[in-house]
Amino acid sequence: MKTAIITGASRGIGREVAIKLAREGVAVALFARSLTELQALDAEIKIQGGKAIHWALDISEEHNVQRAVHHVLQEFGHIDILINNAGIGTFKPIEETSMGDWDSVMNTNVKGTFLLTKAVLPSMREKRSGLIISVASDVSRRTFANGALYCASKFAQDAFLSAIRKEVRKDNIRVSTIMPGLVDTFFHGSPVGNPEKTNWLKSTDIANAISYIVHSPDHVVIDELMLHPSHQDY
Ligand code: NJP
Repeated sequence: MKTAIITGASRGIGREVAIKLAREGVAVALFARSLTELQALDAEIKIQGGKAIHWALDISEEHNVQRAVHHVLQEFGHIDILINNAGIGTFKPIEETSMGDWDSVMNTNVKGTFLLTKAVLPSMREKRSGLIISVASDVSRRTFANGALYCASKFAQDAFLSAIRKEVRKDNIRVSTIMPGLVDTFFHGSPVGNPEKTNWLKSTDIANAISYIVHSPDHVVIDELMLHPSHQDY
C-alpha cells in the first residue's frame, strides 16, 4: 500500500487531497495544527474504508516535524509521498507588514517545506524511491501589489524545490511543484463558497492534479504544473 504525508490536511486543498488519495488506496498521514479537524477527517476516511493516521503540529517547529515523521514511519513502515501543502498569506502594504507577519509566512511556507522535505528524505533515499509534491502558487512566477511577503515566500519555496529536484534525482526521488491560481478554500480567512469566488478553481481541481502526478509512471517526472480558473485575469 502506498503511503503519503499531507500537510495542511485540516481544511481546503489538503483535506480534499487526503480524501481523494485515501479513496484511491493510499494510506494517508494527516498533518496540521487543528487537532479536532484532523480527528474528524481521520474518522471520515476510515468510515469510507480508507487508512489514515493524524498528528497535530506546527510545521515550522523542527522537533515536532521530526517526531511526526518518525511516528508515520513507525505506523506505516515507509513513506512514498510527501505533499507539502500547508501555507498561509498576508496581503497588505509593506509599511503595514510586521516582523510577526514576516516570520509566520516565511516559517510556514518556506521553513515548513524545508523541514518536512529534509525529514522524509533519508527514508526515501534508503529505498531509492519517493515523490515530493508541493503546492506553491502561480505567484511563484509573478507578483502583485500588497503581496510582496506572500510572493517572496512562494518564489523562495519554488526555488528551494527546483534545486532539490536536481539534488535527489540520482536517488530516484521525483519532485513536482503545483502552481495554482485562485482556489476557493478557507485561505486568508475567507469562507468557501463566497459569491465572488464562484468561478475560482475548487479544491477538487487541485486534488485531481495531485492524483494525476501520484499515478504517473515512475519514469515520468512532472516538474511543474500551473493551473488557473479560465476566468482569472493574470
Ligand atoms: O488554504 P486553507 P488552502 N503548520 O487556509 C494549514 C496555496 N495556494 O487550502 O494548521 C501546520 O484552506 C492549515 O491548518 P491549521 C497556499 O499558499 C492557495 O488554499 O489547522 N499546518 C490548513 O489545513 C497553501 O500553500 C491558493 O490551521 C498549517 C492549511 O494549511 C496551499 O495552497 C492559491 C500551518 C491551509 O488551508 C493550501 O492552502 C495559490 C502550520 N504552521 C496557492 N499553517 C488559493 N486558495 O487561492 C497553516 O496560488 N497550516
